[in-house]
Amino acid sequence: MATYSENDKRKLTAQIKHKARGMGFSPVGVAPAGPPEHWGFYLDWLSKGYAGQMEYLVRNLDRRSHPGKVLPGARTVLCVGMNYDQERGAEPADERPRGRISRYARGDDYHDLMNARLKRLLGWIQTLDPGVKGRVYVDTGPVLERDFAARAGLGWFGKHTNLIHKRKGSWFFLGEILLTVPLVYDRPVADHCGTCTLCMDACPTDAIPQPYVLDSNRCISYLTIELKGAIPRPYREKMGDWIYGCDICQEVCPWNRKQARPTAEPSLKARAGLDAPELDELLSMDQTAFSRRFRGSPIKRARRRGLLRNAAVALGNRGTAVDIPVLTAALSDGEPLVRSHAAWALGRIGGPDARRALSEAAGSETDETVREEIGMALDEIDVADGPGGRRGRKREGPETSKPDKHSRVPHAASRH
Ligand code: B12
Ligand code: SF4
Ligand code: SF4
Repeated sequence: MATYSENDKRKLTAQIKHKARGMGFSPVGVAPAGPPEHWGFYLDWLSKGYAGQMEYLVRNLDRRSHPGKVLPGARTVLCVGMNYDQERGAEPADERPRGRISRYARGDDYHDLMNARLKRLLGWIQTLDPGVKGRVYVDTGPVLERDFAARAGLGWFGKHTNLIHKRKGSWFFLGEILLTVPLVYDRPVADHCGTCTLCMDACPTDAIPQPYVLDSNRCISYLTIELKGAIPRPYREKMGDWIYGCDICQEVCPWNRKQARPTAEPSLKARAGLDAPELDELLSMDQTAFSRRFRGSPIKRARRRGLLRNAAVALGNRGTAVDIPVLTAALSDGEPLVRSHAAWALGRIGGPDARRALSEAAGSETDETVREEIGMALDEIDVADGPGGRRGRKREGPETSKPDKHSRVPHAASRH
């Protein structure tokens, strides 16, 4: 690798940033490749169990503790952002049961797009100096991405923990290239959260126990994407209609509450039907249909059983009798996870048809966990539909139950 004067470093830094912006990355910044500033906080966070079942965050601790452990001789972390904001679609006028997908996941998988582009950028840097070594990461590597991005001046940690840029808000992904070349480093920006606590107050599951700290076990994003098993019962109702990820804490943030600045990347724009996906259609998908529909999409991470589990919960929260047939069919799904959440949803909806479907399923169900869910759902119907129960008094009126006060976004930008 060539040796660099201060002037060479300035020139190379400007060239690389210019190239990165030309490739569609923004914001762009550079940080020195020292140990992460919040390493102690990270260890503390893990020790409190806030990572839930995300074992990969505990693996490779040594590699995560310093970029030099993944790329010997690393001097610089080139940090880039990529906007994934979406145009707000018109609210569908029909009464179809619809769920909500976080706006980051409505298009193609950003990992593929950003990885390929950052590798091209690294190749270009190596044409300037073939001696430079580099390593590209987007999300999946042992790198505390927000820590380096904050150090590179891409934004400040919001109290919801996402990085916020003063002009661009927080709807951007992060990616980075570790480099063995020294560059001219950017400065971190000031925290502009001030006394605001809107994100913490709006979170339906109280997943932000204190500013800048997230308890994944409670976060809807974790529950709908990362958690592989059953959704703990106290959180199901609070998930509302979110079936993949959650945007509430970012939607309420004043730094995001302006006109959408839709992503310029065609592949990140919402695929047809993912702006407001139809829940009954999702719940009826077999493995072939799921694989076909979500090829190249981040949603494949939840797998068919995870997504159908989430769709069943959202139907339960809608609480509408017209959804009983599709949930009844799901009681015969091959996956116990889907059957048990369909049972929960039927218990929420209640009424004689839901009760009949559950009783019939109880007779043939062999999985112990599903049997338990069916039992609890039948008990729920008995209590809620009985005299003085929450539905018993309403049975004269339309057969719907109200969602929990938190189960929908409490502000005008809730549906887009
Ligand atoms: C695990 C993970 C999750 C987990 C845990 C999230 C979390 N907050 O830790 C779950 C599944 C819940 C999740 C959810 C989401 N995620 Co995520 N996730 C990650 C991942 C893989 C690791 C994050 C991590 O290490 N967490 C552990 C905590 C301790 O570290 P941290 O989040 O960096 O927290 C720092 C601050 O809290 C800070 N800090 C602590 N105390 C204090 C105090 C003060 C005063 C200050 C200033 C700072 C500070 O130090 C910590 C260490 O750096 C990163 C990619 C990566 N490799 O970094 C993506 C990443 C953070 N996720 C991302 C996204 C987009 C999301 C979602 C928005 C997706 C969605 N809509 O559903 C949500 C947001 C939920 C939320 N409110 O955070 C983006 C964030 C982009 C951005 N602009 O910030 C990342 C960077 C992926 C990417 N490459 O783009 N995610
Ligand atoms: S993503 Fe949703 S559940 Fe998670 S912290 Fe934000 S508002 Fe709470
Ligand atoms: S909502 Fe308020 S507290 Fe939360 S990240 Fe935005 S500015 Fe900070």
